Amino acid sequence: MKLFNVASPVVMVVGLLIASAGVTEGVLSADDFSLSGQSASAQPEAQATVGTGVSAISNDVLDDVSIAPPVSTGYEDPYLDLQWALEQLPTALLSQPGTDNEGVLVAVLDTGVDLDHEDLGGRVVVSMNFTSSPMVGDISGHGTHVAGIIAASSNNGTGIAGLAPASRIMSIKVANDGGRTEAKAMAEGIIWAVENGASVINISAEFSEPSLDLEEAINYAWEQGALVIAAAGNQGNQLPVYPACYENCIAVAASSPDGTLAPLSNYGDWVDVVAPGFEIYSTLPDDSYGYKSGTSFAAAHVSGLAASLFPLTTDTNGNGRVNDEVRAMIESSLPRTALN
Ligand SMILES: [Ca+2]
Ligand SMILES: [Ca+2]
Ligand SMILES: [Ca+2]
Repeated sequence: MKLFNVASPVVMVVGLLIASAGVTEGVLSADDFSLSGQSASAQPEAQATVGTGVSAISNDVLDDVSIAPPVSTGYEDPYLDLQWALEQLPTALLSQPGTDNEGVLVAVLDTGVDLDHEDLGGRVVVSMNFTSSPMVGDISGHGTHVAGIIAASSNNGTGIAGLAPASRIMSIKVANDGGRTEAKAMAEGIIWAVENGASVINISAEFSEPSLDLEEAINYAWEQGALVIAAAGNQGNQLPVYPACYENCIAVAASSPDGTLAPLSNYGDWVDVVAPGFEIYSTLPDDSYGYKSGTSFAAAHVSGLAASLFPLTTDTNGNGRVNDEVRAMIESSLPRTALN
């Protein structure tokens, strides 16, 4: 049952969570957040990072946008040339005539998304806050960057081109403004997204410890026909992270422009696909743009592909949902390991 009409933008704040010792904490899989991935009980000072985290991240954003972009010509997206990832993804899958991704709901479980960005063109149809941050919007820029990769307007003479530019974004804030998140909030966000019609759920965050709440939420999403896509983590090693390594979640490692594994990316048998995730150019708050690196953005590329594929896909095995066919198409179209 739909709890709201996604056609009309609404902003709600629900489920304020107070951090407590012993909860499973995670971090976003971008190189401008700390990557310890430890539990709150092992690292209690993590609870106090919000105040200092904002200024540090703001500095990163300023650095990110200092690179001069090319000049716009006509209606093409002026920064398209900076989007090297588009040349390496199987975008031919997306260009079948007579179909579009209008109406596909993509949940971005992240730091929030800038609702008013010039190149997100009203694609953000709902904003939820499952954190203790007083701000439902995106302070850090991480979630806005992810959302642009998936759904930025294309051929509008502005900014970049998203992979599924007619899809709609559900901004579900599960990470605070310093990039810290909790498994319980993440699980609640997943369930909320599924119950409100999300087809694709992007999780650009990693936990070093398992969480039954998270695993059950992902299993529920899968059974309801949604596809959960998660970052494989940024430690540069083979250790699995959660929720990416769960069976019903696509784990995405990050590649560099030359097709090799990005140095920061985790890897291993538990990784399902590799996608571009190094020096990725996308949207940032306040109508700005910039580069970010991490498996966060590799996951976002796969979510964009998935959003485009959902309306093109039929239920060939007759089980009443297409997430299994979309997953199979993604896993057969993207490499499972990076080049050496
Ligand atoms: Ca654009
Ligand atoms: Ca998996
Ligand atoms: Ca099916």
